[in-house]
Amino acid sequence: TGAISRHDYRPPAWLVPETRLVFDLDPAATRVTATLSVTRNDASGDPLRLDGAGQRPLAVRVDGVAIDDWRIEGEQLVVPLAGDAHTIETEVEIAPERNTQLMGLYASGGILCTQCEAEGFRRITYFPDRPDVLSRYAVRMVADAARYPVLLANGDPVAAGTLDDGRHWAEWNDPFPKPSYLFALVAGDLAVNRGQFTTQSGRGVDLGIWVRAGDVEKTRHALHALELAMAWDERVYGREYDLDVFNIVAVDDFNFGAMENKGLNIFNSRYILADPDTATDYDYDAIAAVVAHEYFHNWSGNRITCRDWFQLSLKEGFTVYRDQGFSADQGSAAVKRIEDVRGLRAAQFPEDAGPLAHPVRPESYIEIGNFYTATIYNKGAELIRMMATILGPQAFRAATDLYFTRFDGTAATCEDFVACMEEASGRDLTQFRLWYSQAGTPRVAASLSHQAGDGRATLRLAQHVPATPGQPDKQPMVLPLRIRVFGAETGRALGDEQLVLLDEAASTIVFDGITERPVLSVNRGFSAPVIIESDRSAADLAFLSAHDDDPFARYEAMQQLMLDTLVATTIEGRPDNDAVITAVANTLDDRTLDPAFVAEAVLLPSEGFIGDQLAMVDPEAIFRAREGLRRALGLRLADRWRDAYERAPDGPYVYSPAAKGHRRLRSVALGYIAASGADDAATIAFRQFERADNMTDRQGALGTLANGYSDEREAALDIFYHRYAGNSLVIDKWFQTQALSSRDDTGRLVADLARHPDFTLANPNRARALVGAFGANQRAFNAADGSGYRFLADQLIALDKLNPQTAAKLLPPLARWRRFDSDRAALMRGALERIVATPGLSKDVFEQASKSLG
Ligand code: DPP
Ligand code: ZN
Repeated sequence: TGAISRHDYRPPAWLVPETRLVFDLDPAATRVTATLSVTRNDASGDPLRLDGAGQRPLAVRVDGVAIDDWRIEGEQLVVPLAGDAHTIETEVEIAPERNTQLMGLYASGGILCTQCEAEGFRRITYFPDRPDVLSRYAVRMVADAARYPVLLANGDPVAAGTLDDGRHWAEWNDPFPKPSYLFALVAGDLAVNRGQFTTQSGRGVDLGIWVRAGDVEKTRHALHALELAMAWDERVYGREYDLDVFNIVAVDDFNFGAMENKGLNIFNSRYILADPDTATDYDYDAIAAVVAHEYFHNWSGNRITCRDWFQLSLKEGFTVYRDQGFSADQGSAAVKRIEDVRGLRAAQFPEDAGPLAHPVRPESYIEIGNFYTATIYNKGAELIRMMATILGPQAFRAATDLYFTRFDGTAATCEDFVACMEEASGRDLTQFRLWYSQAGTPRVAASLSHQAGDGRATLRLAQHVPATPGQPDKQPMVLPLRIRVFGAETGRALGDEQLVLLDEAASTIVFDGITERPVLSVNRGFSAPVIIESDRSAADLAFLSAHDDDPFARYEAMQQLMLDTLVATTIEGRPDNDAVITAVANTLDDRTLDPAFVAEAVLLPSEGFIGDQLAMVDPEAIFRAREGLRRALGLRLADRWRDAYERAPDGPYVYSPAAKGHRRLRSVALGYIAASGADDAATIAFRQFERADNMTDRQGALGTLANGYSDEREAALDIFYHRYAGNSLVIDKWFQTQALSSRDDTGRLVADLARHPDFTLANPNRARALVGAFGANQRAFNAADGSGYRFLADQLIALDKLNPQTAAKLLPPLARWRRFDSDRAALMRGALERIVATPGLSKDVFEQASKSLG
């Protein structure tokens, strides 16, 4: 299968202390000359092996002399070398304009740019393309001055000049040794929004965000977020920026969200460009989070990188944890935690429960591009969060300081990180390490009983980690559970919150002084990424949703109440919605609550999350149950929704936590008004659509209309499309909104949209907006006739020929076949088998599809 195993890691036989690259840039034929100083790193006597893909060497020189005893083995250039230190020069020619994979050097909208993580650098030149080979880079770029007036690379600019043939050149040096995956260059006709940042030690840094000339105004939010992130990392982690310049470039065609190349971040334009007319509050939040994330990588990723790709979560989990902390500090920490947990449950829990499950530190892979997953990123962040919880803030900061000091300038491992956590705190994390090696989401059964006569309560906890591929038997893990008990009569807390470290299969905890019937609040703040199975009644959950003092736990109680209700309705078909309706009414009536929190709390769990609770997913029954509850809530609380809708203050758009909260609640209320079937719902939504001075309200209204069958729906979609024609980020929203629609005919409409002139698989954002969103639409995608599966397989096979990495990311909805009835399962397997049988399939898609078939 060509799988690579973690245990096969060997240090590199050769190191490359210095790298000099000369680029003669041209979209059709770019000449790359690489000069590497190489030194032997072991006694093996091995020849030098350089990775290279998609090109052939035009020349190889050793110590200045052309040689011909090199050979190509697979995707490696093998050069026999007699001594321990040499200079190797290679020349290759590549064609950026024909690079549709968007890995290596490619063209996006007339801009030449790079993406090297994980293994794109080998598509630019021959190099030991592995993260533990750190090199100092000097880069010279030569290009047509009119077409590519701006030339950028990592590090600091050192020299530039013009040639007399209409071309010009620039040289950049990066003083920090870095792995090849952090290499970047950009050549293009770009305009810049400049900023200045003075670090805590007084160093001035020139900031620049480079975009197309018309887009400079849309970079203000990103630049502001960058300045906030730089200050935050100094304050919270003591991390200071280390170069004189920090540049960001936005391009439209990008596989990832963004890339943390040293000193030259390259971004998917959707995570840079924003103004109120085109970007939603969600977009604004995501831009700040991604700008911060990539900036934070400068320490957690660049100064300290990964020894090998099995350690990917070392930089990604930690950096997600850091960006989550940053975002929490910009507004409501409670709402941020709710959003992050919702994201974890939507993406990571299903991954952990299916055939693509893997540990946070995987044991093997066929294609590393498939491991940029919610498990590596989001579960990885939860691991760091648990260690921070166990250590407490001071010891955790001491531990990160130790980590940054000890491993600065090196390629480290997850083990190195955990060892620093232990050393700085004096705690033994031996058993905690299981979180890195055992896949699967632990389930915790929690049951509280009251011994009224003794004034006691007894909490029984038991954990179980389900089997996952390759891991049939699991050991008990360390689960930090924040727990508190409340009195059902008085609504008061009975004692303080406790941090329970459940590290055995089962455990009992006794609470004294319990004078009234106790209600259990457990896993507060989502202190461990686990599934709690408790026997709490609907009444107790409703009680907690009104009285818990931990906002996350309050939200969670309501979610559990809703989920229990929806699961029961799905299975039994007889809804008992009263407890949910009362709890939602109480939440809406509590004027002490932050509207942003209320909006989250009253939202029903997604169809996908309901499905995840069931042994067999019945997408139609889930949809009916959920729509039934939405309608019941809409009807029974009609006055409250109208009131919530109208209460939101009007006025011009401001991006602030308070204003965001009002808009959010307003759009949730609109959704319930529509769900009630009110005659004027489409009129209200259309009025909001027309009057909105911002994309949040406009898209909120459009989403509500898109779910229905009104004339206003067609009008709004049409107006929206024409208003934003040519703005690809907004046209993505137009596609996505329709792909997520709950209409009965969404499958057919999506198939039509795939033939729309504006649809293209060549742009990853567009592919994800239609095909990716459709895969997340549980009912539409899982149409009983298999049309959704066929559609996805067709698109995926077509996309694989252009861009395997992005194609492979669209596959997971088909991996859920074991959870469906035998008819659907057979259709899904059929789609997977057709994919696997496709001639010329990439290893990216092969790995995902073959593992999904199981
Ligand atoms: N650019 C991706 C990220 O920052 C991969 N490093 O997560
Ligand atoms: Zn990252």
